Amino acid sequence: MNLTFAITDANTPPGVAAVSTTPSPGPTAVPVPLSAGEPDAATLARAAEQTAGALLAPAAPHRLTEVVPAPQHVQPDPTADWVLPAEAVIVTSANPAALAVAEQLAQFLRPATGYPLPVTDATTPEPAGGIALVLDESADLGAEGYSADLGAEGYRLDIATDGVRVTAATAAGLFYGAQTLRQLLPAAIESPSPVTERWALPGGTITDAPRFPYRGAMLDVARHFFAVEDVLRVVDHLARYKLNHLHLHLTDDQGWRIAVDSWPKLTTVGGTTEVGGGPGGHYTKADYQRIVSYAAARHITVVPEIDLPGHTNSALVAYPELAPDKTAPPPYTGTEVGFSYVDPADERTYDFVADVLGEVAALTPGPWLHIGGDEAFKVKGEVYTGFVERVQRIVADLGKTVVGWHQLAPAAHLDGRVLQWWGTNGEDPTTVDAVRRGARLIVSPGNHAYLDMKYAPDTPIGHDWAGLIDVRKAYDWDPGTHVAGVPAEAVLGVEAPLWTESVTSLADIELLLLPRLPAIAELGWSTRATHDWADFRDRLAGQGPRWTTAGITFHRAPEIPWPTAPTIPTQRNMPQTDTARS
Ligand code: TNX
Repeated sequence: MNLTFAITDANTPPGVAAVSTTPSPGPTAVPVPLSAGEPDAATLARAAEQTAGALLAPAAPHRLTEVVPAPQHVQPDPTADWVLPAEAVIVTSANPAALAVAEQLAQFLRPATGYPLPVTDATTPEPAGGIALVLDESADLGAEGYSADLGAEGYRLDIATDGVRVTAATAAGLFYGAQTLRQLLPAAIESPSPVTERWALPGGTITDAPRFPYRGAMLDVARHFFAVEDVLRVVDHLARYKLNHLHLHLTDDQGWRIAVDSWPKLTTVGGTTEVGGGPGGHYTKADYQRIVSYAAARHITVVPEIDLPGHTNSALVAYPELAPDKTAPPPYTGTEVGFSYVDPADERTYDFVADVLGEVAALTPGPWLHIGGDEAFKVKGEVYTGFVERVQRIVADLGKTVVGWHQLAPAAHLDGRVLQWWGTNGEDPTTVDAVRRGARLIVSPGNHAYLDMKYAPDTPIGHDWAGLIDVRKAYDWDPGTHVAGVPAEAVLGVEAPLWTESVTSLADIELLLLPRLPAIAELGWSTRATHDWADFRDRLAGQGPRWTTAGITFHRAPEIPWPTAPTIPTQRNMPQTDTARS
């Protein structure tokens, strides 16, 4: 037990306790029920004693390996542990993108530390007792005795007696280095208000780079609509775990969520419904752009999905001319799939598709446009492939790259196209054939990566059509070999979709996202050599106090040894050790 957890639990913002569906059996010396109200006097006394001890004897910093996703190469140097001093400066290369990362890091570190942490730039940034973020395209980023091509997203993190240095060839690399740094600090760093802590970091060097270029999560904002603020918070969760794509499922039978000027009723009519009969909602173009730029600032690319030709009931309600029988269907607020489709035989449908995709493309700086294509059960054979091929060309003419669910596979190949595979058994000759013709794959196996599946039979929300997905099931598979016959080189990456038929609040989203999102993130980022369930489980456990401190809901999965901790109040004016002031 260390001081960190004592402080973090005490700082949980009121009303945002971790969701505990099962009591945690955490292996701690001081068992304290987390949700049983006030701790008793003896427990408090024991905790106070431990806290005092921790203040006198410098607490050991985190281990350098205690990071999710697991870094590629870690070289600890116990002689080089370092404590962030109150007067530390964050210095970075004189480059706007590097300065932006430095400012983000400062903004993240200031609330809990209460330190000013000014940001400056320099031609040759040096830690000088603080933190240096060095943008250097020519840097030799390999650690001693180890050389690595860190690519466009890699970084090197050195923690030494003179401070911290993050070196990367890109701002994205610096950003990921900063995320690692964040996880190496005590969990109390997540506190929104100042706490007394010794901000110790473990000495050594991390050299790190991702396995796959595409690491994503999907949020279905169509079945239930979620406010911009909720989406931004999901972006924050992605950023923590070095995910770099947010796929937004913007349209479905139950609601159309993105404003399209040329077809205004899509939102004014089609956006007013959702599963269960709630009011729905939609993003204005400004809302959407706010999400896009918030994500971009965190090195996350938004992938907008307009699901075609099925999953279109909300569009048909707004514009009956798109319906095969030219009649408006009733609005749909149930959870069935596969019944609706836009008329593939009517030219007006392609005007609609071109207008919608054109406006969405114009709002989207990223390269991708996702055209859905799943579960169009009533559009079969050549009619389906003919429709898809026309839509693929529309996307290409807009200068974007097509992404679609793997049902697109039988359609003709188009340069660069990407299929998102969501099967459940790893066998799919049609997808393998599309890959042979040049398609790349994003893998989202329904029975491993679907975040809307329940963890266990008693999970209060979620589905189970693809089975139950506990944390181990989310972790124990390999995106590089999962689809038989698809070579690892054809795998662009991995994505965890969250469908929201049963998800109605941010707390629901977080309950299903955490702790499985970090498992998928690790599959996307970490080399296979580091894949180890027992080790992952321990590293993941360390994230729990961070989420608790930050007021983030999560599922206290019973297979994870979450630390339990005495909850003691902490005050800003508690005495600091000399080291903490040095
Ligand atoms: C299948 S996965 C769907 C969605 C549902 C989801 C529920 C996919 C491409 N289509 O329409 O929301 O199952 O898990």
